[in-house]
Amino acid sequence: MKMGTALIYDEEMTKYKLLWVDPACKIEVPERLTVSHEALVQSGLADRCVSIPVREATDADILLVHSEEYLEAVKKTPYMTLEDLKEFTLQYGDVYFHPNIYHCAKLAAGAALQLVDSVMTGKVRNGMALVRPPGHHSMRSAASGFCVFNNVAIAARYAKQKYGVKRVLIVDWDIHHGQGVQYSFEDDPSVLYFSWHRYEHQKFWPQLRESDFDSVGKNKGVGFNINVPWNKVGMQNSDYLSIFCHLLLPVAYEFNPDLVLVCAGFDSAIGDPEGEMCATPDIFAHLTHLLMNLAGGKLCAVLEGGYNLTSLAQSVCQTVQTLLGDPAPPPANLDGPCKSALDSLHCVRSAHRQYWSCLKHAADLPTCEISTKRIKVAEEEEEEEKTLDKGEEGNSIEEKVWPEPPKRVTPTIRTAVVLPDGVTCPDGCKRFSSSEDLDPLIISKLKENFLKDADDSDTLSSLSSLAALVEKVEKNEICSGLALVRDVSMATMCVVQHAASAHLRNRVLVVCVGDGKVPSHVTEDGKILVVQFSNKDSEEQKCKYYIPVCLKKGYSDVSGFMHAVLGLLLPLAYEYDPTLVLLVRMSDAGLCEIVWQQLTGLLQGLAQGHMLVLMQDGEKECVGPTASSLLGYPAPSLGQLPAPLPEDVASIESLRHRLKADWKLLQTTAQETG
Ligand code: Q9C
Ligand code: ZN
Repeated sequence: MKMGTALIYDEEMTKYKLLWVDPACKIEVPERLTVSHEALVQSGLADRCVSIPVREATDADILLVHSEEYLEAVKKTPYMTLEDLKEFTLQYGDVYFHPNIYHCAKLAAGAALQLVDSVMTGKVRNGMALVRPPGHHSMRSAASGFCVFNNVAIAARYAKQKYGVKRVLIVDWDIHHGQGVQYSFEDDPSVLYFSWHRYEHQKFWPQLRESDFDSVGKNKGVGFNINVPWNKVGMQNSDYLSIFCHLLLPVAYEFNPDLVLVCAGFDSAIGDPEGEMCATPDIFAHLTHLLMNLAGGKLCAVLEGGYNLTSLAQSVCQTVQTLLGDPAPPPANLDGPCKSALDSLHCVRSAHRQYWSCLKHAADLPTCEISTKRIKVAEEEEEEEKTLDKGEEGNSIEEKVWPEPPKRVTPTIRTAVVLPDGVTCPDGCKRFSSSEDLDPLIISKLKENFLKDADDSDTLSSLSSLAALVEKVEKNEICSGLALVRDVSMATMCVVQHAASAHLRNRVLVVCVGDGKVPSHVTEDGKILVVQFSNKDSEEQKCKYYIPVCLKKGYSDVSGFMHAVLGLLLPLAYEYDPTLVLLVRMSDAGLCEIVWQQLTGLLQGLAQGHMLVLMQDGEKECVGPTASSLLGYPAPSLGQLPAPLPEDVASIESLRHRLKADWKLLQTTAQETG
């Protein structure tokens, strides 16, 4: 399979700037591009990418989205005098023209198209285009918000036309609403547009009524436009991740895109003067990672906004490094979403519950209340603000400081495997069977604890190898591991006991698929969190750290399983913040391979990718696919998911409700309803 990440950049796009005084536009500077590119070069990331040249978008390309009149008007700008340019600019909002901007706008759109070409032809798996001017505000016949041509909208139409792509997901994580993208695809069910944006009850630019959560698309496209309005500034990592786990990802998996385009604006990061949000640059590693198993990994990120040069450069690096497949650093302070974010989440989920079966169970907001909610909440929050505003002076956003994301140290060995002699080592993995450097004390302890009756030397050597592997992963000498073992339950006990022993300061997330015996006798100290998927009703969960998830139909209901993975397991896992993930496939699991790969892929966003997978020695056919996921290859698509089994959804939801007091990332509403 083709790996590789494209990077598309051309210095030419730095060659235009604001030529007069306009406070609204002064933040959009050429340095945005130079610092981003420079950071990629300095960090060595640029060298690891496949460099693809830009091209000019043709008239035909541009006309996929824009009107002929508008294109003809923009074509004249290179010949205008300064006075004419100023005058021309005046008919639009918050944008400026320059004699060279038409040329750059053609390159920006062309860069997005080159990226689509590279990904769709399989030259690379994914990629990023660093462009100016940005695109998502520009409309059929109007420039807006620093944007001239709608780069991503053009790319979506182009992909459909040239490659017959059936469904395109556009994720707009820029802090402004890409109204131009919304208008382009409002009645088109083949393009799902998702945007979160600073809104403040319509007080924030572009101040549009149609940026609110109740603009869900029109005609055939109803349900295919998803707006998440942020009604407060200061949103943090938890708020962003909550939206992904409880809204975007379930819908995206149900939609089953053939291609993912990202309006990758970084004004949603901390320090940005426009966004005034508080999410740290490393969150973009996770947002990227979580999208990388959709559409068979075909992801194209195209730069939009981002005006704090430090935060912008760091965020671009986080995104590109994740596209390259390096494990993400754990995100800082995931202490749960704020009330305002939960209010937004609740509104969007309820506005969309009639269109997406993954949201059918979502807490309802009666239709009659949807319109009043907009106003009611606004009034409540204004009250709050009045009391809050005092004493907040001098806390200007530009003075915000945050630690630079740590350099990611990637181990020389990505994936090690412990396999019985007859099983061949998958390509790209390293066979591991060393117990030499393992403390003899540990070996005798293993013997004592796990081999009381039989003196089985195969089992002992396999358990010793596992214990040694745990140590290497802990030391970050190996990123992940896979083992086929005789007795999965016993191996799980063994690894858990070893990994959680005092000399390794681990927090171990154990994810078990299947009914076998698991370490449910977990300690209350939080060193182990066990989540077990099975189809057997187990006794009531007794402890915050043992979570049995019962799926009536077992795993034949892929939708039900994914529902539990995205809405329950992922938020739990992120909040728990493990240092090691132990993924266990019990012998009776029978989970379809592709779902298993999706699970493996998604969980690698945790614990810096430190993950050990245990499987029964009979399941040899599962080794290849699992190894491929551990190596960072995208999982195949699950296909369009049908509605999950209502009973399963009901039991997952009731579990989520019971747990949300202990685990804040499981909340989906601000009030304790349902
Ligand atoms: N205080 C993009 O991020 N308003 N465009 C500026 C200045 C316009 C942002 C007001 C912001 C446009 C692509
Ligand atoms: Zn923006």
